[in-house]
Amino acid sequence: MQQMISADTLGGSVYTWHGARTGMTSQLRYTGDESLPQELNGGIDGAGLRVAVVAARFNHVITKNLMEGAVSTLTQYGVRDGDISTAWVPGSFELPVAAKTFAESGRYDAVICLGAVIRGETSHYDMVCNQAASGIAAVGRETGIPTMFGVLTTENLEQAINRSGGKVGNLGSDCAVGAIESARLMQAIKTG
Ligand code: INI
Repeated sequence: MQQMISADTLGGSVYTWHGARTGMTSQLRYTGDESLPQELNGGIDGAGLRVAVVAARFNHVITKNLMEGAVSTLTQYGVRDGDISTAWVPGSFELPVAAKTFAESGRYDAVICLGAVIRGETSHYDMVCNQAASGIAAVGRETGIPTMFGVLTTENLEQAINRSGGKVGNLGSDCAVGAIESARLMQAIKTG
């Protein structure tokens, strides 16, 4: 992931970054011109933000790389080490309750949930995926704290490897940037 900050022709700032997993280049722009509709965004400067990262131990060979990607990207974008808390839960099914506890503590601006659910022979896969997804979505909705869905749901181990630091990127890193962007946006919305 590469980040660049440049001057805008209208006197504002343009933040540009490239997501390795998505292959997309994204921009956040401040025009500073009050005669134009104002697009609210908070940028992607992580300095001063407090972020919790909770990961599932199930499929640890994958989730340790998601955790590593999330933490290193948070620090790369300016979040201080001391402002990052990490925790592990047994499986992705347990992510929502830990995320909710972090979010409700009032000590975090964003929560990142990481897991890997790999399709097996039983319906357990669907149960775990659905409960993790709906539970994590509910945490963000109910607490107002951005809660990122960094759970890989794949057909096989190879797909999970590719998305946890392999050739398709690292979902943990993508969630770290998304957490910063979302937390900053919440601040921008609240302060106008
Ligand atoms: N948890 C995962 O994170 N990934 C999986 O692939 C998985 N599978 O396949 O079973 C999984 N199961 C454990 C589940 O998340 C709970 O920890 C368990 O059911 C206890 O509540």
